[in-house]
Amino acid sequence: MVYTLTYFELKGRGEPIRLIAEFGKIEYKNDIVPYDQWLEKKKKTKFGHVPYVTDEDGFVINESVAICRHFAKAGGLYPKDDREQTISDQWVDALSDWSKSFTVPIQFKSTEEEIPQKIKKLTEETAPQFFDVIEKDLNEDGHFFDKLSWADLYLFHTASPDFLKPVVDERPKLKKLMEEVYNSDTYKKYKSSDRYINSDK
Ligand SMILES: N[C@@H](CCC(=O)N[C@@H](CS)C(=O)NCC(=O)O)C(=O)O
Repeated sequence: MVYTLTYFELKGRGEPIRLIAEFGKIEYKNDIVPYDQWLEKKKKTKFGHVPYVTDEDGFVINESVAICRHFAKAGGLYPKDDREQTISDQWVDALSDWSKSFTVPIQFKSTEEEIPQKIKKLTEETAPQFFDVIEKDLNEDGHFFDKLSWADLYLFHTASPDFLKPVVDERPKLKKLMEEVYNSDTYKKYKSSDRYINSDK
């Protein structure tokens, strides 16, 4: 089964989906929506948003977290234990909400002059508190559970922007996860494939 992932030419909400697909060995291809065609295409989407994925039978899944969870289940990255499943859902929702607090206001709705000040506030005030809560819950090997899960990959994506590097470097368990994923053959292969979107957003 090959899925088609419809999204903009961005990492954004598409990237956790791609990462979970890569690590879960789910086959997919990107369907990039050109910005000048978006308003026309938007009318034909269920909720007026991307990303969505379509499988070969025409089955469509909207909502990025639902897509991530679907791929995680299919790719063996969703925990087996009931409580762990719920905790993983909790982390992915929290990470997704936290991302919203900076992606749109900083990356898309700030002037060039405002960005450094907003990033400074984020990395010095908001991010340390949030990533301390995460660091406390990670295992010594940098995972939320006993093996790599979709929640770890979602965390990897959330902590990836360059400006968060100082925050990551001060948290050894998180740093371990980042290094594990960056240095894995799966990630290296993905990065050199045509599925990888080379964008800083
Ligand atoms: N809750 C949705 C949010 C989707 C969303 O906000 N998508 C944005 C791109 S990241 C979008 O479609 N923007 C264009 C628009 O709303 O017209 C999800 O997680 O998939």
